[in-house]
Amino acid sequence: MPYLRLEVGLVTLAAVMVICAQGLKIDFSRLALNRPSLFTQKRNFDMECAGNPCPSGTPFPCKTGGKCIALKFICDGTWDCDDGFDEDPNVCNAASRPSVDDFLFFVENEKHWLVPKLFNGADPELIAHALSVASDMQDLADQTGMTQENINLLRTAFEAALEGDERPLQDMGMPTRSWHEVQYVLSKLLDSGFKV
Ligand SMILES: [Ca+2]
Repeated sequence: MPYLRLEVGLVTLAAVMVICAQGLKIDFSRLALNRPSLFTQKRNFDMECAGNPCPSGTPFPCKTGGKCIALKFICDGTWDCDDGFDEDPNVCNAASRPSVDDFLFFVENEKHWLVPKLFNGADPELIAHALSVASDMQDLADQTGMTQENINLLRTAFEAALEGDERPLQDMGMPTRSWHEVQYVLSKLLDSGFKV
């Protein structure tokens, strides 16, 4: 785990996202993000991340210094926190992807083939967290302990998702019924700028 231990809460149908960064609650509900989830079966409204010292108008707490900033300044390309936490790549990656709970629901559903084939048997929660914050394949591999073979297979999976060809994934053990969810998750990662 990097210095930043980031927990990303659930994205509800109302596009409410909560990030608990070191126990700090960040409410993204005012962001103009409308990110409907395909994984709404998971309705775990676990948003209890007590400790956000910031007022509602400027709810984003900088990591150090006690400064609070408005949500519109998060990931806008300019440091507004003195420590740059509002532009932290992990925060920005998480803000542009399905929530960590969505990733966890997905990984748990597919763990029988996905975890051994692509993630070297890592813990699903660790995988979900890494999927929400990792910037690229090497970052993901470092966080989850993927082997080179895992990396190669995941690259193949990304290519298959882009091409709309589910056969390489079926060869990895993916059930046919899982194809659309797998393609959705991989596409979301690519859309957010994840570098394969
Ligand atoms: Ca900023």
